[in-house]
Amino acid sequence: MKLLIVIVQDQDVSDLSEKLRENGHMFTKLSSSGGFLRSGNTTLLLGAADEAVPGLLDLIQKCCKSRKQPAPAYTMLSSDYSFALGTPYEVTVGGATVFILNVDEFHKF
Ligand code: 2BA
Repeated sequence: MKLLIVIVQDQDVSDLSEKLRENGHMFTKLSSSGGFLRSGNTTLLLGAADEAVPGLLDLIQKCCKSRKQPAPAYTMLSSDYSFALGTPYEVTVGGATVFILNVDEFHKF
């Protein structure tokens, strides 16, 4: 069994949740925020059989789109706290960030 930790942009969550439910997957939704942009995103915890993982990755890839977002000014701070020279820039966020962990044990009481 695997545990998938899936970080998705809020705009993609309802589509992905719907598709996961349609396909019979159980998951837990957590509100989270990105350490870099400090804006909200959603983290899904998804326990699944090993053989379900390829299908899940496919589904996640289809539902989660990449988007360009302006990087706020504080991300341009350099380590000595002076503003780095340069014009505002954009970063590409997503599709989704997925971690896959082996599950040693799984219990439901
Ligand atoms: P954030 O940390 O808010 O990052 C948003 C986007 O900013 C990232 O998109 C990436 O394109 C850019 N970015 C992040 N750190 C950067 C840096 N030090 N310098 C320049 N650009 C940077 P994604 O890579 O698609 O990540 C989307 C969200 O997924 C992240 O939001 C974070 O919440 C999560 N994430 C991504 N990689 C992670 C990791 N290795 N560990 C934990 N969470 C991660």
